[in-house]
Amino acid sequence: MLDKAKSLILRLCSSIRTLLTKHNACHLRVHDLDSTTVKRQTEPMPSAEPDHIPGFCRDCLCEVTEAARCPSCHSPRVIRHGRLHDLSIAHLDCDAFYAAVEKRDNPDLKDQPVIIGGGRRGVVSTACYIARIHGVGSAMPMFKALKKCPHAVVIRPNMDKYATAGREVRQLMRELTPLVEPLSIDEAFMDLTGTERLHRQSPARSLARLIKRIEAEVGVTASIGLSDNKFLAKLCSDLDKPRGFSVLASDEAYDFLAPRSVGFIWGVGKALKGKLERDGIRTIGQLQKAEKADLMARYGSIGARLYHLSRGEDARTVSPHGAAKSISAETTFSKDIRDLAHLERKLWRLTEKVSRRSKAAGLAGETVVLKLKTADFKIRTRNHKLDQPTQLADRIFRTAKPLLEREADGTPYRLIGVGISQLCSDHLADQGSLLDMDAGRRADAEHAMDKLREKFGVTAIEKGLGFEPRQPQDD
Ligand code: DCP
Ligand code: MG
Repeated sequence: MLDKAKSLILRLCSSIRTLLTKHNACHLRVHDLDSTTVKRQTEPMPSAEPDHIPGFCRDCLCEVTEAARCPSCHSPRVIRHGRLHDLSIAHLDCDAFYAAVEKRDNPDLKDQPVIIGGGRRGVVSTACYIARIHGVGSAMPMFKALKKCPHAVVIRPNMDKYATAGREVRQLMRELTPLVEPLSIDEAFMDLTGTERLHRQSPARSLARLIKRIEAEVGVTASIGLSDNKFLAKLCSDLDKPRGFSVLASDEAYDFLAPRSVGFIWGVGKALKGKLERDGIRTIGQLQKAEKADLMARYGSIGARLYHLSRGEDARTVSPHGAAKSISAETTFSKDIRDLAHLERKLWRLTEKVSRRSKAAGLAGETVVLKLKTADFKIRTRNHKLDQPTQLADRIFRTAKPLLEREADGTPYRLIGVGISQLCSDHLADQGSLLDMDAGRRADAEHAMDKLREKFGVTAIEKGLGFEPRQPQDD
């Protein structure tokens, strides 16, 4: 009797699963190309519309369970998925971020191809989606990008502006949940588990509202990936860019991942991809068929990770301070440097960079690290642990300076770097110190300068050592 009941329940579960998977496959994907009105559907809608798949309109947020278009505002930006309202791990990534900020600030650029980049390195930082149609992409040499898109408008990066916009986006995310894990200036994971009661709506709806707020209040667009783990959420946010909203539940991940290249797995870079391919593993499906023990024997702990990720399994939690381990910047000199004063000026520039990035990410570090590379390629690293974490350029510099003084013994150096590690949230940073009564005043001065820079640009106000003429390699 019990067995019969069990088998009935199992059959029921399996039918529900099949139904859900079918329903899941029909969420609509619409691409917007910057401000242009070009819209296309990348996945055909199934001919028969299944009923009662949870869904809503991303423009007016009204409920849509049956139609492909919103019955209220007629927007095609309808998101539907069988598990739409019970998934709560999200990844948000702004679209063509630097370019979007520039377009926001100069409406004349709205319909033009825009490339952000330049400097002696001469590479593209990012390109707007109009420039991408011409084949321009991040990290492409500028000369190549301009060959592909000669009429593009090229703009030098204004990091302060992007950092401010990134901070504003993160602030809006934190209004939804404290569990925000920034990955870079324009992307972060969010765990919205248990937020339904507080926000009186599902995580999916909260996320759709968040995107609307980011567009209205920050003036840039972003894409969302929603799933039940970080790996799937991250790959999802990229599926439907720009202004995307993709949903993938872990129970549909196996089939979804199988035909894709191993390079699709977050963390599988060029080197590992090459290694896997040399071993005859090209698709994620091939990884799925491999035994865990075999993968571990061949690739060690990475093998175990590949085994689980290929199945869409990822147990990592969203941890607000767990993403970056350190924030650092370094520069290689065109000519070796021995002179302390000269090295200090380089150090100051890098310190400012590290501080800017830390402030942009809302992070601070407890340890300051100085790195030097001698003319004969020997690396020296020196650390100093602080009594409280910092993100201030002033404090990082004051900590790294004595470390540098000890090393500036006439040795010619070809590289200098500085960073902070043991990162934590900036709420805990720079609280003032009894040992250094002046620290609070200097911190206030630095924050005041940050505000001015936000308003007038990075070069509008420079402190002390920052007056050295900019070297192209410092870009
Ligand atoms: N960036 C950079 N150099 C790279 C990649 C990125 O300077 N090689 C900068 C510029 C980007 C920003 O970081 O605007 C965010 O990086 P993303 O990878 O998220 O790229 P985008 O936001 O520009 O585009 P997408 O819409 O693909 O996310
Ligand atoms: Mg982005």
